[in-house]
Amino acid sequence: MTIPVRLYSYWRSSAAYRVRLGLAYKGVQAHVEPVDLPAGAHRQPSFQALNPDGLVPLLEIDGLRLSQSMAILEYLEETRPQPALLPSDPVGRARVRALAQWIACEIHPLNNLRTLQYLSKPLGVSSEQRSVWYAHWVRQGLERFEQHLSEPQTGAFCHGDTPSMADCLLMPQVFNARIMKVDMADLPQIARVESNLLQLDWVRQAYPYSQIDAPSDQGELALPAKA
Ligand SMILES: N[C@@H](CCC(=O)N[C@@H](CS)C(=O)NCC(=O)O)C(=O)O
Repeated sequence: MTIPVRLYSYWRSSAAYRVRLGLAYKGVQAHVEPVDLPAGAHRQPSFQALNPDGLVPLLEIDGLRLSQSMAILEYLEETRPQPALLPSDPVGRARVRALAQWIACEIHPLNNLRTLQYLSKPLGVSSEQRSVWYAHWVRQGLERFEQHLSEPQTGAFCHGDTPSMADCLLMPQVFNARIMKVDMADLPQIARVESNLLQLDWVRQAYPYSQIDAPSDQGELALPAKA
């Protein structure tokens, strides 16, 4: 009997979006179980019993429960190697992992929900100052990422002309920045790679507004039509 794959996700969670991309790229069908983060569903005993960390994503696969998006992507890569999320050469793998970790370690922790909530309460930071905090760290991180994308190893995607783990990290961070109205007009490499990725069906399948728990009012972030 095949054990169903289940992903605990929230439509605009960056970390869950990374895993949706990895699953979709590798053609792994997963049942998506929405966890309403703003309503605090991740802090309820029913979810904490599954993941005591109280975070999404959580992936049930192969009879296991896996947390931490980077670890999940690495697990998918090891157990389902094709199509590959990492290049075949060690130098390429190091570059892709460095790009991915730049977002996962240097940007995302500064902009995730609990960090922003802590600024508001108990620290009493106003919503305007909170937006300044967000834009500062996300802009600084993405500017550096843009410089990395100027390297010759970059192609249609973050590393060459084949999508990789780095693209699975970039797409969610850019969506998150757009939702928070961060100006990215001067980051053309990021815009180019994003636009190339948005042509791909598996990326479109994982897009936040393609999710069952996404609001119907999509505004300017609605999934753009294919070119
Ligand atoms: N490093 C973790 C980050 C997980 C994480 O922070 N998830 C966010 C959504 S993007 C979350 O569940 N936040 C709930 C909270 O901050 O209270 C990963 O990569 O999976």
